[in-house]
Amino acid sequence: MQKYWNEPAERMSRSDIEARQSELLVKLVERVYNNVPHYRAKMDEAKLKPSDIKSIADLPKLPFTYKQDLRDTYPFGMVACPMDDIIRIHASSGTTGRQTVVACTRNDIEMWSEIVARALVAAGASKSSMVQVSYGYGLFTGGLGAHYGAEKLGAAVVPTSAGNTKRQIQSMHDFGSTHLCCTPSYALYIAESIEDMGLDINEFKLQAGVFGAEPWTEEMRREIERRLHIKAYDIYGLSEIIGPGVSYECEAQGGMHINEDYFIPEIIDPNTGEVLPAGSKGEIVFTTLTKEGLPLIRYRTRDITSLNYEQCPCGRTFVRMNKPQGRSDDMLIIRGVNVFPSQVEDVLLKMGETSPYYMLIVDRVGTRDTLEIQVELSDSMFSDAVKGIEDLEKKIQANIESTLGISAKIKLVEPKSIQRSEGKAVRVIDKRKLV
Ligand code: DLL
Repeated sequence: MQKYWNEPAERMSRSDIEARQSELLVKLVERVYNNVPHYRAKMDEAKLKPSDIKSIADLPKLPFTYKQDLRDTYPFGMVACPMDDIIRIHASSGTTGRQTVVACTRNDIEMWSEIVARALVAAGASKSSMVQVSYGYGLFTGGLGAHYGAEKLGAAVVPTSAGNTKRQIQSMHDFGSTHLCCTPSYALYIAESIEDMGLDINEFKLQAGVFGAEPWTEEMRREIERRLHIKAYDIYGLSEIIGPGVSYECEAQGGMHINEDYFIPEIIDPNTGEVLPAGSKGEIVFTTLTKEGLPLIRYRTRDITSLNYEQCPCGRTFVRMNKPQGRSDDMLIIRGVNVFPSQVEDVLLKMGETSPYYMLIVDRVGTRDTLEIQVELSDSMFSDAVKGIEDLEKKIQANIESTLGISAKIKLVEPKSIQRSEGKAVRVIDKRKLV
């Protein structure tokens, strides 16, 4: 089996990585200073000239770039090349505010296909694989990103996009798809639908899945692996940087290798902006080294994670980022306690007594925040006596309280009553924000 897609790149020495990054950073800063008024203004304000940036050691001198900068220059104000060289537009809807638009040149698309091909090979795919792309196609980068990577690899692509779940399961079964690309929550919904359709998972040829676009826990990975009889790999990315493939998991399944030949990661304190020492947890910030359409310098992702520079058993030398726990702007602050929805998922899946579907409903009564967690019962539990249900609610409540440090009202709800997702799952209704 092919182990790497691009061994010279994926196993570059640390000194070669840093030399390449320094060389490209110098050129990047020069290019954006000359071509993008926004960057020129920001650098002038910080009294920086391109010649002040001589290597990656100078990176912390440069100002951060925020999502708001992209909104302020909407739609194409930060494009760094002639619009004639742009061959693709994508956008990220985000949860609030105006969508952010990104524009790619042919070289950008080529780089993106390359990094997704690396991710697919790391997940065991090859030219002989059949890759079903069940991320949504369109302005969202998931569908087309996975599609181009799989084509570059030379695999056969089944471009089902998200949705039409029964029909896509039929295609997966009849065509013999070996790899599935979609969000982890959709993978779980597909598993559930296969069971509901009365199909036998052993009659499928599925071997592995490459799942991302939303936070998911180790427990969720095990659940997907168990129900679909596959290996489930994580993939990370964001539209502004390029889309899926910024980092990818290998057979060690212990963090995602960042494609450091194209992106420089930094971990910073989200409040002070200070760069944190290796291994610390904080907000991950990326600088794109080769992007032509929309190069970004020190882009604030809001994703909270840490970096691991230890040698990976797979032989890749790129640093690994741990699973992002959630975004700093998705983090709920309930009665002063920081809560990530993924922590609730962790508790439920560890207990294994309910389905993995849940919804957090946050509200405010007077001046007090309230948290209700609706958890869907599994079919077998649903037929149980009321007493059993009350006991289970109490047990979940106690586990949530000891893990999250906050008390919550638990409400067990009927099987299949919580909305399933075909893309990124929505797991929070924050009524406090609605008023
Ligand atoms: O979600 C790109 C993507 C598509 C990645 C398909 C992976 C697979 P956006 O819609 O711009 O782009 O959303 C980016 O999603 O900042 C993270 O908060 C979150 N995210 C993406 N991948 C992961 C992951 C795509 N593996 C935002 N784990 C990012 C946790 C993830 N969160």
